[in-house]
Amino acid sequence: MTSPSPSKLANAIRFLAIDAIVRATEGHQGVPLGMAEIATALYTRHLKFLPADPTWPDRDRVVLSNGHGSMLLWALLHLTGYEAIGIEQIKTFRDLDSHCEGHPEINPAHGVEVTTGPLGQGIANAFGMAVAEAYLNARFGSALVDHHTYAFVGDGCLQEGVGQEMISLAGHLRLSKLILMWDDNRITDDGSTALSISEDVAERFRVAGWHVQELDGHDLEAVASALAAAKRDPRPSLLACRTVIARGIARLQGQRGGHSARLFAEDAEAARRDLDWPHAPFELPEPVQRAWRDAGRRSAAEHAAWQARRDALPAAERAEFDRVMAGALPAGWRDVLLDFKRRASASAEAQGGILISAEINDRLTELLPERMIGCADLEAPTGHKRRLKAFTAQDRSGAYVHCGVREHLMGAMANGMAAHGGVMPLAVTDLAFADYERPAMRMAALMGLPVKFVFSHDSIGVGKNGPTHQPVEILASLRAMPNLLVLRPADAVEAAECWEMALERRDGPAALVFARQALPTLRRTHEADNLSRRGAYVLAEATGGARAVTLLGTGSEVAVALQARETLQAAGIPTAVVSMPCCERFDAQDAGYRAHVLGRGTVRVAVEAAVRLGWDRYLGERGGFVGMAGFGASGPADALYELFGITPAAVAAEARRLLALPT
Ligand SMILES: Cc1ncc(C[n+]2csc(CCOP(=O)(O)OP(=O)(O)O)c2C)c(N)n1
Repeated sequence: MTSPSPSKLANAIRFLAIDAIVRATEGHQGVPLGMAEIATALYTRHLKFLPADPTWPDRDRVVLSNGHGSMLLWALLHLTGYEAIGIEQIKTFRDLDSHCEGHPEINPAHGVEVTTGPLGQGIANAFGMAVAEAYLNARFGSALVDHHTYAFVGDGCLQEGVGQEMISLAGHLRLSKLILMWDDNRITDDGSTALSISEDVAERFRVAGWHVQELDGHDLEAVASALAAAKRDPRPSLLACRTVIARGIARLQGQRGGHSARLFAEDAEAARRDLDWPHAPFELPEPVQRAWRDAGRRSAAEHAAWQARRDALPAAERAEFDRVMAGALPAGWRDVLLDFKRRASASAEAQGGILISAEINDRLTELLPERMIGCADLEAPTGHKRRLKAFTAQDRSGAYVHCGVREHLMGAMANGMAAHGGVMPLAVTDLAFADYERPAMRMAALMGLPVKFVFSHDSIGVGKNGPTHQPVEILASLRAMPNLLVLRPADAVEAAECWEMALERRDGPAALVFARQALPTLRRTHEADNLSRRGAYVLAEATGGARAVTLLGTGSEVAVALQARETLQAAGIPTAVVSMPCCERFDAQDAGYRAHVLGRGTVRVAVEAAVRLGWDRYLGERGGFVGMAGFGASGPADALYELFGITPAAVAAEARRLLALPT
């Protein structure tokens, strides 16, 4: 029996997409119809993958950066034999509980490497995957790690700023195994790309050092040979594929409506006639089905050979490879933190908050070779490089990625690394710039990726750089994000505890927020127990009677609360101080614990050099807040704390006011 023509295979993608979108009454047909030949060339000729073992560590990674075109991915996963994506799933595209969501949602076991939808994120994730691959390749060798990262990308991703950040750094780092397939259809949601862009997009790749090939995206053979050339080239590659959006739907192809205008059964019927596809909806001719299933087994021999190589490794090396790929922590990591904590509590010496984090990380260096640290051009003030080498075009064994001033890319890179597996990404910058990274943080939280977002310079304590560099609302905004653990330690002891919490978290990101200024050690008695783990705890209990006042603080303001407590205690007012490094964890405690910590019936004053939003739930009716009501100012940190009234005297006065005592 003759095998079906490649164009028949491409049309199988088209009709699965058309039928699913018609049934769902919505979806984006532009991508699956326009990229069907490109995808067929990739999956039937080049991709290293095995649907029977979807999480094979050395598989090529595929990212659908234009995630609105999800039916392209669902069709490919179904056709090549991913068990989870049966035809009944395609038939429930966009329904609640369908595996075929409106936009792809991360699930490597189903063949979905990352969640995509916000344009630009996916190609930046792909960049992170390629960095992870290069690092792991340097660490474990090509016998174990040697794969490509492919991304489908639309005009939108390349209009986004993060897209340009990615082009620039990927070219600089010569990430040769990163291959982008651009759906150059010149249409976005608003219509022609000429409405909003006029530069030569491919040229942007060229000047950044990419290998660029321009070709007809409907010429499957041309795509297949361009992919072969891309794999050979030592630079990252762009296939600029000229395509017709929604090709196959005569009424819409090449037009604005091709993007996502509603498809009707009549469109599907017309397409069946035009493309000579006489099969019923959701039905595939057996030879086409078989050819696609064969494509899904193309890499079986490579997979077996890889498995044999892995099995033949010396036991220790195999265990280490398996450990990092599983994201498991090595034995002894907690001891490092415990030891740090013990030393910290024995020393009165105050240290810059962020430098404490740097010190902790330095001590973890030998133990965590999988850790990769990205930093957005703040190496000196954040200090996390220490003994690490830089990851460069020439040396892939460096674990420190100089991201340049590209915070958004850095965050999305970290997500891609975490999704790839085998590396543990940290992303480091100042808290004032967190908003530049925020879209990636949101995706990390949504995907449940264990990325560590490290922030320095967390308040007006930054001082003389002025209000542009002094976050006031950012802590509250980060705390509003579901599934993000926001940790703001008060001293070196809590810093170690917060790092323990961040490292042990597997199902979501942590934001570790540190002061620039020196933090005195407040916990001077060593306790093996991680007190921060419950989110908040009584740091200093009231003495001389039943507690009348509870002072709540985080980070650098816990020291302010402790001084205020001394004043209040001296005035005969029994006062406790609660340190609250993590609101999310505290909120998850049982009511009894929360009431005990917050002090039933006591006056409560929270102090934080940030806005009040979020604090009222702890303050009760007799509560007050000492913090920021607006942006900061330029001046020395101490003067700013005075100016904005974030002082022990102000905290004590607020407590007295609430107790109806003279202030
Ligand atoms: C960051 C972001 N902004 C806006 C959107 C909404 N959106 C979805 S698709 C799209 C147009 C994308 O155009 P293109 O990449 O050319 O896709 P095509 O028209 O080829 O399907 C827009 C604006 C989005 N998904 N993400």
